[in-house]
Amino acid sequence: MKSLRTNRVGATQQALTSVDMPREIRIDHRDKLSYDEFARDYLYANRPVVVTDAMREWKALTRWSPEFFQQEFGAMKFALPDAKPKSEHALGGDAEYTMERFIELILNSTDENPAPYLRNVVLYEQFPSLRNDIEPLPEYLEPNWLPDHYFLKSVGDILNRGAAIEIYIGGKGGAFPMLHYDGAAAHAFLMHIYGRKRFILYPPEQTPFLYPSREKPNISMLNSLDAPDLKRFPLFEKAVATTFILEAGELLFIPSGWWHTTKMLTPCISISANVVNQSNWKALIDYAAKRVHNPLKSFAGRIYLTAAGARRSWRDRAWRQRTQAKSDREPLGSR
Ligand SMILES: O=C(O)CCC(=O)C(=O)O
Repeated sequence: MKSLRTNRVGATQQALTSVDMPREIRIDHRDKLSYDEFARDYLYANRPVVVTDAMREWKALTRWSPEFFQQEFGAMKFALPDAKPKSEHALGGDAEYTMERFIELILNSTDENPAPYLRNVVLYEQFPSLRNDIEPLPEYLEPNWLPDHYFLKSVGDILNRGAAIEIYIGGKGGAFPMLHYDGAAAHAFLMHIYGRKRFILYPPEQTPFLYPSREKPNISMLNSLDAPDLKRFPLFEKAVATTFILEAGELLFIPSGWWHTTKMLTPCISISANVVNQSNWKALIDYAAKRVHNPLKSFAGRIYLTAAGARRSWRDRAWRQRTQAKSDREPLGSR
């Protein structure tokens, strides 16, 4: 049995030189991070970062709590799968909850008996009244090409769906159910509002140790990170995780292709957003082209997406000029 080997915050940052020798990765914690620094040091470098003051004006930080959801939305009904399926093969059925009952479970959740995890729920569909509580959205989420109009409907349907802001509510001991990286090679922004959540990350270079599934290569087949079956997954022994705790009010940027999963240390509330733009468009094209098995269609898809990306990046130039003029007028410290 292998316990999770971790590299704590504060370890030295070094690029992986060989998949046989994973090195320690440091997660920077930054405040007053300008967009230009973010773009240069993290977005285009494909490196994670925690920004500690990106949501400082949000009402959600003082308003949202498990009790708030219980009071405001107590009668809301939804179905959720069990937090702990009885066995690897028994997936467990969905059970129906009211928000009132669900929050009781969240408040009494333990490591041994975790509450179910309400996750990946589209915030503006399920809780439209909460929209104002998460404004202004951090500038780092722009430009985002996911909500754009695409002439190919099949492309538009997939990318537009990925643009939704999602909410997560879970209890102590609850966990995201799998190690994965986000689909369409999207970047992920996790904005943590309440409680303490442990993140476990592996850089894309460690993919050979993480057993991507054949049908869904962004999802790992590993049964557990704490007690993995090393007979089935022997290479996992070589993987080196980076773990850290995300605190309320912090934003985590998880770049394209970075494997991640979570475990909650207390009741937790977060939201997430996916972003695709010039920085990861090539990764998106590769991701999409690999999933189309007909070589002619795959090639045509590459051409279409390359042209769509060139057109859109031209439009981003105007956006950059506007934001640069704004940050010249109002330097970060004064906002
Ligand atoms: O906050 C979490 O539990 C993880 C969310 C996540 O990784 C995802 O939705 O892709």
